[in-house]
Amino acid sequence: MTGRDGNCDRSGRRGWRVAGSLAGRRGQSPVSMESGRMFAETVRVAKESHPKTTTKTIKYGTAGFRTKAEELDFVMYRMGILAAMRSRDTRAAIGVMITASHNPVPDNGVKLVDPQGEMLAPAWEAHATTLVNATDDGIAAALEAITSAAKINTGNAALVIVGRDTRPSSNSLRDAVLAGVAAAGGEVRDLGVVSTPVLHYMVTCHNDGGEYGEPTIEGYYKKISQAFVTLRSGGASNGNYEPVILFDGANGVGALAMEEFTKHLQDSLKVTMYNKGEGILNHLCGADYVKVQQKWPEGVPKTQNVRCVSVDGDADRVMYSFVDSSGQYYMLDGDKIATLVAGYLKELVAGSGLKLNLGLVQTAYANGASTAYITEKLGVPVACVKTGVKHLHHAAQDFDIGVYFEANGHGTVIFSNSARQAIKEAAKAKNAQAEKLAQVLDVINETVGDAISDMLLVETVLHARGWSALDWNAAYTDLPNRQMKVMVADRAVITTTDAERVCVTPAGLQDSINKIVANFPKGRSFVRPSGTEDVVRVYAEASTQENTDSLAVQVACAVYEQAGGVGDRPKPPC
Ligand code: NG1
Ligand code: ZN
Repeated sequence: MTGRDGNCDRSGRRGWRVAGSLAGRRGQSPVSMESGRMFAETVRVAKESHPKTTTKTIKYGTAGFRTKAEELDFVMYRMGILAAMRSRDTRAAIGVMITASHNPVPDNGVKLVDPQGEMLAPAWEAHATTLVNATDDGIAAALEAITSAAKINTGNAALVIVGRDTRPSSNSLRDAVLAGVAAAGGEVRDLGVVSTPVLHYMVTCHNDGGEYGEPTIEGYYKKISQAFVTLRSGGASNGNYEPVILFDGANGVGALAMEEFTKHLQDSLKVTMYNKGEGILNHLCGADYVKVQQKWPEGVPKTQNVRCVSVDGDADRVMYSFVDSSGQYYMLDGDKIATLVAGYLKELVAGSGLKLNLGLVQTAYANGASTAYITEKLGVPVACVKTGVKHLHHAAQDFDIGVYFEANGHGTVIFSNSARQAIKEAAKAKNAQAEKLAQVLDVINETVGDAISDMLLVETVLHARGWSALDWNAAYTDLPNRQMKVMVADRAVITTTDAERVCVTPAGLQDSINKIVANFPKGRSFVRPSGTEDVVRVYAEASTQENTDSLAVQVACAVYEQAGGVGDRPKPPC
């Protein structure tokens, strides 16, 4: 294990190691003559080919840097440099993913992936912000400061693994990342167009010498699909479960990934693909559209009682929906997935006799009905953390088996070292439930939320239970909920506490929210600044959809009035 800031091996809980896969040494004088030349080269290339084009301060947010693609060339270049530096720091390969996930096509973004496939360490998020906000000439000084702060030996080798989504802008932005890595003297492995989960998997497997899985893209597809196929070798149909899905690829890389998966799934799952790229990315389709608009994705035929699976633009989020025989529409989100999976894993663990504690991590966006169901009916402990998968992942590490999902369908399950070992040993000793658990473990992509791996996990549980989507949905009924966005002059005026459920500033706003909420039975509402868009997000839930919509608009208007709203006043959702 390598990261001196404690990030790479904070708990040592995963069964794979990052064994200093790249050559390098520690404890050398950090800023040498040689590094001075390298820093000067980064400045030269910046000025010549990737000059800074804005004076706006930008921040490494919930999902890295994300904005209009035309503003990102210099950001990408600098993130290439930073990734090389982080690689030297950890003596391991670092990932760079070029994507704006569920955002519209004109946007793009970049996020860095740490050695074990986890999100970039917080100290390095700050370095990223420093480097991006420096002037072109200031790059050298920023790099010197980072080198000193992190005590990096700049003589260490650097390797950066790069992936990108299908956006038209991703190609040239990839070139900018590559230029940054090269200027910083690092090497690149360019994976081309891949999903975010594939990139995370590749970084992890490269660094652990193949312990988590074969470090190839083919290895990723094989590992997950083989486990899935094995789990249903007794027959793909079971009770009310039929192995048939409609797949909404959001016109993005998820469609390409699903096509690859289908080559490995044999007859275990019949997948019909839609929104494969014939339409506009994330437009009226995909996981975010389904979740936020609570609508059936366009381009997919409304086939009654067949599950529709929607993924987002980089295939790390998944949403289910279906229409029943009467045409009634249902949406099954990350909360429904989390409860389904946690309930099943809890049963397998109990059946195996293994003493492993299992917990679930949610955010404030989790539907109140799901939290009540998990704690009261399933008897599984629940933690609530701030939005952003890194917070969920971190909290999930407190359990032997940590299930974490955002309501928007972003999440996975992680196992502690000892849990994984105990499961594998019990499986070897032919403990039937542990054998099943061991197979389920291989369907899961522990390195990050993974839309298709999560989908195969859901399909595995539904198959095991013999459930249709209607049976799954019957576990609990969601409280009606609504999300809205409010434009304000500066969203940083909103600060929050208590896992973002309480607004601290501007003073008085939380009191206004409390007063509004008090008028609605089962009402709950909170506001927070988005980390990926220049908006304030409003969440509301209440006993009826009408009340929920009214609650959301009233809270949105309070934000507009008290937090410097700009443009039109918030209107009721249509
Ligand atoms: P922001 O824009 O900070 O709300 C959104 C999602 C997060 C997370 C990130 C990264 C919601 C309400 N927010 O963050 O959960 O997924 O994007 O993609 O869904
Ligand atoms: Zn995404």
